[in-house]
Amino acid sequence: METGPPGGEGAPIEVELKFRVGPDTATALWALGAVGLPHTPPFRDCYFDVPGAALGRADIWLRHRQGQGWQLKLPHGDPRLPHGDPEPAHGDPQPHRNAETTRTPPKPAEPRSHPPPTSPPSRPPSAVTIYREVWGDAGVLQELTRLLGVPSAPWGSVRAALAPLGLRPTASFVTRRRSVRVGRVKVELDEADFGYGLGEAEEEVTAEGGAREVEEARKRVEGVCRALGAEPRQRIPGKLSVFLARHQPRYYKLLREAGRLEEVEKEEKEEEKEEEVPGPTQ
Ligand code: V4E
Repeated sequence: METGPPGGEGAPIEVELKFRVGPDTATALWALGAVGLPHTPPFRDCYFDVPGAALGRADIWLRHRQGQGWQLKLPHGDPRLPHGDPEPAHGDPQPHRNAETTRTPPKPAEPRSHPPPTSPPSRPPSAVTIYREVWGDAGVLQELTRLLGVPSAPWGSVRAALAPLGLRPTASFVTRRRSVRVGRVKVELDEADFGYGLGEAEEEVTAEGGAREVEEARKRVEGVCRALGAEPRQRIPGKLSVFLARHQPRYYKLLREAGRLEEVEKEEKEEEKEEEVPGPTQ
């Protein structure tokens, strides 16, 4: 059975930090009072993009997750900025310029009746990422057609829209996940079937919570990572980055050039092979 997030097709905001799992991680988790969460069966993620990688270049990630259905991850506008400008999650190397890459018409500038706000207070750089998640066929289709500049969506499902929208598979892999909770922070220890593992500390907040909740979640997530011996400024490549670096080198390079994926070190690229999944750039 496919399950959605609490609130059905709502759009939770995921505040997440990736870290490397070491031999002491489990002991450190129990020392923190981690509580085991119900077992998640292994799940397959299939990612999709259009030729030219317009989605990935705009930092938008479409996937089908086994047991959960269609999901879209989009950058969450930095809540500290005026008018919710879609600026990058703190620590991202480049700003998100979705309008340029997806043919979405730019928003007209809002009139300002006040002097421009001063810069937000500075804080140490962090590799925490903040993404909005859209779940379910209806919500994902609505966002996709908006992002791709398609005037109408006559399709009843994302699956039916793949071919007409030119969406092609970019990656497919299975993850084994163990999850625990440390206070409000969920910690996931992932092992992908292509031989790459990592940890993620995350909190989901609702859009209604606003900037303060996001900021508080960020601090808790960083605190847990520090307690596990991880450095919150270090960017750890995600599973998709490593999969693409190994199996879709052209697509990976395109997204690296756009600043959308973390660099995958040579040793993590081991077993470089020719592309197995038809890449969207071919
Ligand atoms: C968001 C994103 C990508 C899509 C995969 O997202 P990720 O959170 O890595 O997947 P996963 O399996 O952990 O999903 P979850 O179960 O947590 O929803 S691929 C690249 N990004 C952006 C990105 C980035 N630029 N840097 C870092 C450190 N993470 C993600």
